[in-house]
Amino acid sequence: MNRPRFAIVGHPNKGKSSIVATLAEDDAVAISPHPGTTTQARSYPMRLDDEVLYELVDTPGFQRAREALAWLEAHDRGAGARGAVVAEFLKAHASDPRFHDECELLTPIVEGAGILYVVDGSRPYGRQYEAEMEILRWTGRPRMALINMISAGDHIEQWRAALGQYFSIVRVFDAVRADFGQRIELLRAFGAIDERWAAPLNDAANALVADRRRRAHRAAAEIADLLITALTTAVTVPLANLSVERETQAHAEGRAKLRDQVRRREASARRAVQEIYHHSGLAARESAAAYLVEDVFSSQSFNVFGLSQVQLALTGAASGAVVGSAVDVALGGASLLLGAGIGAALGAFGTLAGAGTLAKVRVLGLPLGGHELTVGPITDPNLPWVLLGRALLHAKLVAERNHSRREELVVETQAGGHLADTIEAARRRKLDVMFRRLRGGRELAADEREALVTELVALIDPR
Ligand SMILES: Nc1nc2c(ncn2[C@@H]2O[C@H](COP(=O)(O)OP(=O)(O)OP(=O)(O)O)[C@@H](O)[C@H]2O)c(=O)[nH]1
Ligand SMILES: [Mg+2]
Repeated sequence: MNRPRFAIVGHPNKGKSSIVATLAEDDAVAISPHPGTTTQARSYPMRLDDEVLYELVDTPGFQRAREALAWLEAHDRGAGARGAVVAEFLKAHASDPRFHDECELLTPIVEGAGILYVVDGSRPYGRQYEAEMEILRWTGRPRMALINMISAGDHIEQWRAALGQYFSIVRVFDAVRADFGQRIELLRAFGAIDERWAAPLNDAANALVADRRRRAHRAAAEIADLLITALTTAVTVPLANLSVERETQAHAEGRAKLRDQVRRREASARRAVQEIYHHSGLAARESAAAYLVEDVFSSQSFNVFGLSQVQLALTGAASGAVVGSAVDVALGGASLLLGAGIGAALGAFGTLAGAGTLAKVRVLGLPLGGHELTVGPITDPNLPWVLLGRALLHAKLVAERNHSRREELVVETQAGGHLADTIEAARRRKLDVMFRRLRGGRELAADEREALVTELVALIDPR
């Protein structure tokens, strides 16, 4: 089987597991600031659909490289037999606890894996690494050196010169900050260390690029469905009598129920998007992402993610919901001035009314007597923009996030910076037409839904 397989090896605590996690998109790989975290060699396959594209073997760091090299040199029978001597070393020390880590890391290499040797380019080079690199040369396996950057220092050139003595290919790769493009580029570069792997790795890179687009499409479909649900859901509350108190109470119950449903749908969309990007494990830590976790109906969310008053007016979003068709008509040929004026007026009203309170409310008589109150759908013109802004930011962060990161999801949006500013006006108007259609109680036909998804794909994965 010609599946590309790489052992990630090096000194303890240099980011080997971090590179494995990033390249295998697996956040279950154990990573920690303490040396000696990885104690066993373990293979992490990168799967796409049901196919394994390549495999990365995470390994413990070298512990006794000098002693191991001394053993190899004592058993040297010439360059042609060095690979065999490494295999003999493994046999001779299989149950020797002193060389447990050397045996773990060398076994996959002797079994045919390519070598990715990881160093930390933010720390100076030192001669203690030479025994490790020499042992790897003894294996005779195809190999490449990766300069990872763990902290702020820069000793790249010094490392390059030293690594160049042992490895024909040396690349800088930041396990934590590398973006998707850099990952793909690195994958293609792996092909250069063994020509038999060039074609499968190139295919793997192409497959991942195509899959990236599919992921954006699936995430967009999820967000589209969230918007559709939020703009069309209505809830009913039974009314035992038509007293003012009961009506007021039912009103509040209905609003709470409606909000709850939108929140739940939003949370399930978040989970789905994280799963799409292989980040299911991130859910529990989302609590640090203040603006994302902040209630969708909070004024904070409306400030950060909604359209500004001017944008709302110019987009025409406020018109249908708040003052009726007169504004629609007026906005048809809106000048900036006119739009701004109307926007300011509507914005003031929206603030007074409070986010999420602008929902349709109806009282219906029931066939068997009694009444019920229907609350919904929500007509607040800014709600879909708030939901969209939050969802887009989340999707972007999740899509960009490397699987080597173990800290909480941090959101860097500044309060008051309208996320929707990044959506160009023409696209905003297109989206607004769809939102209004939904708010008006009209279901989207399949092709209209697909058009909505297409607009969202362009926002998640702009080309
Ligand atoms: N900022 C930053 N930190 C990194 C990077 N790579 C690794 N680290 C951190 O360095 C520490 C060690 O990373 P690991 O991936 O566990 O290192 P390892 O080589 O597998 O370590 P052992 O298994 O103990 O040999 C962790 O705290 C990582 O978060 C990087 O590119 N940037
Ligand atoms: Mg490790």
